[in-house]
Amino acid sequence: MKITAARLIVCSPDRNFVTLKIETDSGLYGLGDATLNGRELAVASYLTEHVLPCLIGRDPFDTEDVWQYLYRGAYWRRGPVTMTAIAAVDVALWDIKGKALNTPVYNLLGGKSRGGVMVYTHANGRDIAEAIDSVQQHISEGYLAVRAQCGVPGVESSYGVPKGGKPYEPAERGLPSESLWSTEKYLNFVPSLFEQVRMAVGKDVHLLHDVHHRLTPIEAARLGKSLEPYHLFWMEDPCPAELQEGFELIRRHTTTPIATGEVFNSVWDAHDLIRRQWIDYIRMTIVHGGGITHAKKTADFAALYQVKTGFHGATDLSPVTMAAALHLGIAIHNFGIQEHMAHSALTDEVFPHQYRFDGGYMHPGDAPGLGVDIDEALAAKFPYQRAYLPIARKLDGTLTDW
Ligand code: GCO
Ligand code: MG
Repeated sequence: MKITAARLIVCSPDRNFVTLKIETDSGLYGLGDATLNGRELAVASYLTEHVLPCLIGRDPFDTEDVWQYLYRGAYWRRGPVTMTAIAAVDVALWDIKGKALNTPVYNLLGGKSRGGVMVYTHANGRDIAEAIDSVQQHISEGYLAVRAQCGVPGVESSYGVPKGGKPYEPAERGLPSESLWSTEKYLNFVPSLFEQVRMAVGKDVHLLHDVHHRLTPIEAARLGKSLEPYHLFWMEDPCPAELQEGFELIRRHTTTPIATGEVFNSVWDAHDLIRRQWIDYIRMTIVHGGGITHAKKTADFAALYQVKTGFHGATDLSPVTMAAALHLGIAIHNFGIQEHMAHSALTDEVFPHQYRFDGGYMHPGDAPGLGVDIDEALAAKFPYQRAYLPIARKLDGTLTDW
């Protein structure tokens, strides 16, 4: 089989998505997600100008060789733009392979290690009462694991809490908005949030929390310690992770499990975190981390150190990435949990898919390949719109991590 054509579909059904479609001489095609939130067109251009011309004539079964060709062959390595572009190609090729062999992609990755993939979803509220209601609402929908985020008294806008009653969506159309942040108020408030949520929902529900890179290691250590009585499933992205050894300090002080890596793009970003067992869950996603080929290698490396996966799954990752994550998640032994932030009805309509939610678990479906498609005519009705993630500043105006 040979690749005959490759092109991008850029659309914005409620939010921006960049999708790669690779066609072959067999008539089969595959899809890959190339969405990098707020920097979408950089990846689109990288693919169109530099990658797609090199794919024509290659055998889509050669996923390892194509991956090395795009990674080593570029000379310039890593970085979110490059690794997202490589991921798009890689995922589309796995999709073609599955279709050509008439089997779901999970069968090519080890088969099923479990009946379904446990997912967590997002609950949020402007105050603790609203946050508790939201957690309980998701439990009644069948979720076994819920991430709780809440407005912090005295802080104008908190990460994960939507404005004006809309579902939470991190990207905003137009130029980046700015909000003010206070670590002191946050640290004083969060333990009372989880004390009350845990009391309301009982012991069995898995509770998660996303710190969104806002603390220093010693502040994160304090937070983790103060949350121990409420036995969280994980404390996510406690601090920026460029400094991997910073996590040693957090680890020394708390038994609250730690997840990190949604902004990582290669195993080298997490090498020490994993090898030194400073984290419990690695969140690097398929779309920003070089595709199924590299995510599988990262997961296998993590397995040696008892680190499990907890792949990123926010709405800025398209249904193509969701499907890919579910195929990999059902197959690998050290799967931990998968994030599931439901897409809008319109997004789901543009990307018809086989994956489904049932009783706290998701299943990728048994269609050949990834089991996800794109309705190009519908996608064309929603053209790209510039959008950005917000910016955060401390009370004195200093720019901080959002
Ligand atoms: C999460 C994430 C997201 C990110 C978003 C950025 O845990 O789901 O932190 O909400 O902020 O994906 O594009
Ligand atoms: Mg996060």
